[in-house]
Amino acid sequence: MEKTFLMVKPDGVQRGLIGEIVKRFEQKGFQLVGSKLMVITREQAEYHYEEHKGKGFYEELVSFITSGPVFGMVWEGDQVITLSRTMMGKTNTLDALPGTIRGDFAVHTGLNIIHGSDSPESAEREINNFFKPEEIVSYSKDVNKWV
Ligand code: RTP
Ligand code: MG
Repeated sequence: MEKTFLMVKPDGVQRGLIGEIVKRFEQKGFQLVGSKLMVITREQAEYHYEEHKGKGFYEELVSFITSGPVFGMVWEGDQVITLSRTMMGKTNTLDALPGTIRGDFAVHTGLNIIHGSDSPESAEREINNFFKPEEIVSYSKDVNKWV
């Protein structure tokens, strides 16, 4: 089963969107297997956004992502990496369609609410950057048993 790293960015936490975002992925049918509210270090942020080092927006990006609490999550499911990116919407908010998280909640590309891993390699790297193995919980759901 595929896993991905999703993160409600500082703007999403400040705007009270954690619940709304968790709800969307739960309702889609994905399973939350790890989560925590955290203020990430500069080292974690630089590693996370290494591919963007040297770009014009890099310094602003690192400073933004370390500016306050973020809500990091690990989600599991079939095709969760690609499908969660679709649910997030395009990076440029001018292209982010209504119905997607960025399309519904973001106005500026630099304040775009959510991060999601873009490949299996990124997912593994990002999960390891923010979570210890024991913070990922493996479990199966049996709804009928609990209702
Ligand atoms: P993310 O990594 O945060 O999930 O976003 P993404 O894959 O959709 O976009 P990416 O190309 O990885 O860019 C990372 C973040 O940098 C900011 N950005 N600003 N001003 C700009 O042209 C620009 N381009 C990117 C965005 O906040 C983007 O999410
Ligand atoms: Mg990216």
